[in-house]
Amino acid sequence: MKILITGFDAFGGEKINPSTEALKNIRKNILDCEVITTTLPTVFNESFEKIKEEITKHDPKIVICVGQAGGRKNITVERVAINIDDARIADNKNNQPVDEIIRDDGENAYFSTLPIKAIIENLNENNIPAEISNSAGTFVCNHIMYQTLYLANKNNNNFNAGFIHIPYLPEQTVNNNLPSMSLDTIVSALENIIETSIKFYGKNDLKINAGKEH
Ligand code: PCA
Repeated sequence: MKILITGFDAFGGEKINPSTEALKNIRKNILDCEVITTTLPTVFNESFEKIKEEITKHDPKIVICVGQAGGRKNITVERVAINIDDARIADNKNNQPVDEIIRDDGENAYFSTLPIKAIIENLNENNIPAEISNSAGTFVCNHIMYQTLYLANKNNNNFNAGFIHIPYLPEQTVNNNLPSMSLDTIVSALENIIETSIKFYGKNDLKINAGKEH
């Protein structure tokens, strides 16, 4: 079985993107599965063109997209992607869509098909702070999660997919007082997430409460 895991290039004035830094360091064979990594451009439609090419080429059974969520302190496992682009800042090709529907023939939203509860439980058991997030925002990360789940949906869900947001690396927070997580911890988290996704492939997620009031 193949797993595709993607990161993004740096955006919004940052010199690096922690997702790409982490993917350089993750194990490429986990539980006898081949782990394929790639970096996507932080650009609305192009990011999807690239991931679609990779999915067509490798036929992965699990697709995990990873991106930076500057200011969040935990690993956040996204529950849902919504059918809207609304960019506060321009992407890396100067696109700044406002309130644009991603797919006219798509659902309003798609839920992650990764075992999000099991992922959180396994991360926390390994002393890695992690929680569910109920919004991936409305920028390129939500866009890629939506587009990837749309693609899976149109193909009879022949692969599982979802999105993980990760905090800044320490070097990105030297002057801004924002939370960060070490590269080693992020790398272990992503390896752990891949393991859980493989173990739960074809099975139901755990039913444990990870809800929030707001
Ligand atoms: N984070 C952005 C896009 C690329 C990335 O790493 C986001 O959260 O939308």
